[in-house]
Amino acid sequence: MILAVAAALVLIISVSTSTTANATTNEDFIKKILQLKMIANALTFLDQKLEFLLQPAGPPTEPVPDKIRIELEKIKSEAQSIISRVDEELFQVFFEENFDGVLSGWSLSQCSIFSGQTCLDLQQRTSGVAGTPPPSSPNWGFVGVNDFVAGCNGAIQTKVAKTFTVSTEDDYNVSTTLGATGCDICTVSAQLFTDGALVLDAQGTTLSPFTPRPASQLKQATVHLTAGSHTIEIGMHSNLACNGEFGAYFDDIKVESAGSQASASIAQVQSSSPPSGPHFSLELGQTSANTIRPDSVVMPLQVNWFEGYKAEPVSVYVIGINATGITHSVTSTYSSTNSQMFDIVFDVPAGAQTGEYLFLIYVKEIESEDMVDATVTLNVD
Ligand SMILES: [Ca+2]
Repeated sequence: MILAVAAALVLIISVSTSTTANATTNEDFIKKILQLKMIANALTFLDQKLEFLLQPAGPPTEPVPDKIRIELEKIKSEAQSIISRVDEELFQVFFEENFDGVLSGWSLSQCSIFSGQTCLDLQQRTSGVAGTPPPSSPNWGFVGVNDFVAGCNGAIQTKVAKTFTVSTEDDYNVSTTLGATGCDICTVSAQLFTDGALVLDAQGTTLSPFTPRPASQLKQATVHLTAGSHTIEIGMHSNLACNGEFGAYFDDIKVESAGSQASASIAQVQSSSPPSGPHFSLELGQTSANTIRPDSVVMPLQVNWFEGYKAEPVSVYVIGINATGITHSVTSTYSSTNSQMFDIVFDVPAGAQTGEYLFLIYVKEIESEDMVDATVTLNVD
């Protein structure tokens, strides 16, 4: 009976070792984390049983011989080691920065600018892009460049860096909320790097005049890190700089073992009301229009995100059913924290056939790929 317990434990150890190293997809990883949790629970139970068997007096009716007692002690020690590994290596945060306390450990790592420009040190700001409040109060972290010289220059980039350490080679989840200032003739990006490689980025809008992106975006990615020291860099890049402040905002940067993310995913799956998408609805200013050729018909479309959800970049598709000759275009006209408005413009040429035209409007959230659709009709005379 004792030998059977030992053999089972050897099997458990080999399973737990291979599962941490071979995680491929998020779904596979979640399954493996669930297996590991079950193994940890089984080991905890085994540990309790062994504790009982190894009491100094031993169970009253079946005292354990010394030789077996020694083996049981080894098994108990191994079980405890695996339990602590499951906790420490799979559910651990290795780097965290919310910019809300005293900043330390950050230093300027790149300042690629032109004469007359200034790289700004890492700052704490209470208000982000377009006045967006930080995900964690009171501050965003801000990185940027001031340009108060006449004329335009080429690409500029500034970064600040901080080091962190992981104990094991594995996949790690990197996440942050980030956003960049707007610019009508350039593209400003907020960027996060690990060990010099771009991992996450968000671009400010290029809408004119200087309409900043309304909501910052939470982004995450998986990176593979070897055991030891690594670098996080956050920075601002612009492909052109003419005048003003070019900035990137970050908050709640986290590097955690992929198991932490899987654990959060498990909690999400297990919760009674999983927050599956889409998290927005469509509101059309009108669902049909009468027009006399030639004409240009404008139909406003508003995308509203549900309470608790912020506006994310979306693509708007317009598909005409038997709508030969009628062309369309889509323009973003307004955006706020939880909504965005578009003008769908239908161009009806003089030669268009009269009759009723049906159009399908698809709105797809780019990151989640969630889609919502609606229909509009156009009656042409
Ligand atoms: Ca914060």
